[in-house]
Amino acid sequence: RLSPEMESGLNKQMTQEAWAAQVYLSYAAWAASEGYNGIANFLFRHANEERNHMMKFLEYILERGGKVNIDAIAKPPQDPSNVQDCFEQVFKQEVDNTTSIYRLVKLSHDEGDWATWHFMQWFVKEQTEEETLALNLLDKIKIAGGTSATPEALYTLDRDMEKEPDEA
Ligand code: OFO
Repeated sequence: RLSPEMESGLNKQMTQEAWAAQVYLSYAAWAASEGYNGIANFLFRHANEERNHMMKFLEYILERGGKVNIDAIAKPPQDPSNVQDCFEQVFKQEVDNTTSIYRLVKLSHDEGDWATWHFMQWFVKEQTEEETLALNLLDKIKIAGGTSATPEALYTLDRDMEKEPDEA
């Protein structure tokens, strides 16, 4: 059975994933309204991924006989000021998320809760992938000229992002 501390940690992480989905949704809506439809498409798809992560936590808590606590979701931050800022925020958010994932991994290890430890490994791998993806996109944006990218460079980038593959 889940310890009370683990149950609360997993619930918090579930809400954190729901918040991440809201952040991606708000950035996607921003990108769409700026005319970056490829970027918007990528961010909308990513919002769905975060919602799937939320569901993974929810299902796991139930599976272990824990109590799911559906809580309020905090407001997403302000709109980004440009494409580079958008992906810098995305990267930062993923790094922060990795920190909270690692905290749960450590707790499961300390408690000898190997089922949760095992469950969390999927997220450890996922976070590495997400951080790498965000870093690669930031590199592409920088190559395109960063905050002083030309409209042509941004157009090509936007079109390429439509083709970024989906993950889990
Ligand atoms: Fe962006 O990742 Fe969820 O966990």
